[in-house]
Amino acid sequence: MAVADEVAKRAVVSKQSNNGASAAPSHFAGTNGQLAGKDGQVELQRLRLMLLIRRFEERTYQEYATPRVLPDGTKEMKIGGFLHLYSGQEAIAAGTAALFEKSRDYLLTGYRCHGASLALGMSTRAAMAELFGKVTGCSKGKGGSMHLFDARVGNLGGHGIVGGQLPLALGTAFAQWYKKTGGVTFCFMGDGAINQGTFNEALNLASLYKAPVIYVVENNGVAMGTQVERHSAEKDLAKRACGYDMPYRNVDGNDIDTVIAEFGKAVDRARAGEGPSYLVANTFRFRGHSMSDPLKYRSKEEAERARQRDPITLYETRLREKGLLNDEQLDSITNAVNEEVDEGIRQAEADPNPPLEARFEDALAETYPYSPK
Ligand SMILES: Cc1ncc(C[n+]2csc(CCOP(=O)(O)OP(=O)(O)O)c2C)c(N)n1
Ligand SMILES: [Mg+2]
Repeated sequence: MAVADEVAKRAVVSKQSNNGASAAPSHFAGTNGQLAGKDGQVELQRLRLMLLIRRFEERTYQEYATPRVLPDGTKEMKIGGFLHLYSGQEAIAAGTAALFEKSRDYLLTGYRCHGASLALGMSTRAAMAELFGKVTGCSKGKGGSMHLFDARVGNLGGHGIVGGQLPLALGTAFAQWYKKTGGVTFCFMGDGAINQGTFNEALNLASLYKAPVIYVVENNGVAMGTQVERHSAEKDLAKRACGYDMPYRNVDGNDIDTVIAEFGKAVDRARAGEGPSYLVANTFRFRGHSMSDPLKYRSKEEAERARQRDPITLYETRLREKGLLNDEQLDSITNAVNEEVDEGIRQAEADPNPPLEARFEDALAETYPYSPK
């Protein structure tokens, strides 16, 4: 089985460059299973990662809105197609990175995938070059914003079809179980995705197979502009999993320590062969669904209340209270993160477009019905 074979080889190949995607210094790469240390370094690393994701997203917003001027004076969009930003949901990706073992775990997510990819160590250059359609992008510039992938570290990417990643995650988890790798698969989805038929199919089979998969709903309260109250008959989204004989619960998705603790229990259960879990990480997205969303469905008061629970500010405050963070450290981390993102953008902008001859490479074209050789 190709995927499972790839798991066996991962520890070796993950050290090699993957089109620049996994070549980022390890300090961007989450904490890869480390527990928080007494000196606060791990905590500062987690804060740094959340700040990196936020800065990347906010700079991406600017880049989307600023056209590139071509030599003949005409203008073109730097980022084509849709753009879905992750600002506000950082604690979920960064918390997962703290548990994720790159040698054997997988993560699949929806189209709001920049945060998870940066959390698993994708360089800002590879991510931004992908958005710019440049050849140095993690998917050679052919995937764009919704399809950030880095298979060598287990990042099986962004998926544009709502709920499409749920059965795929079941498949990778099944391979992990079959090959006895001890790995787990994290499958992120939005609250809207739980209304897809794939939700029932995947969770039911995952439980029957005792597959080591952790289904995580990033509940930001809306599917595009449709509130949970209007799209789910059961308002408590945790209860949506009550028919699958697996643990299910709500988690504060804005509190990275809670995310690590609660997701960690699910990871332990999955690694111990006890099967899947379903977690609803309640959060908020600060930006619109995509760039064309004027956010008319949201009141100022609601947005203001959400700002009070900004995952980054919450964590900063906690670290200050513990004596692990002062103004000087925060300035230094913020400056370094800003520089890292700006440098990634500078490089991505200077990088070449894919050559015209490569336009049909990486495209799947086969006769149907497909018969494996
Ligand atoms: C199968 C399918 N149906 C519809 C769409 C159009 N669509 C794109 S995003 C979206 C809403 C999904 O919301 P949610 O799952 O809550 O994710 P969020 O955007 O909040 O992260 C819809 C319906 C799609 N991409 N795929
Ligand atoms: Mg949503």
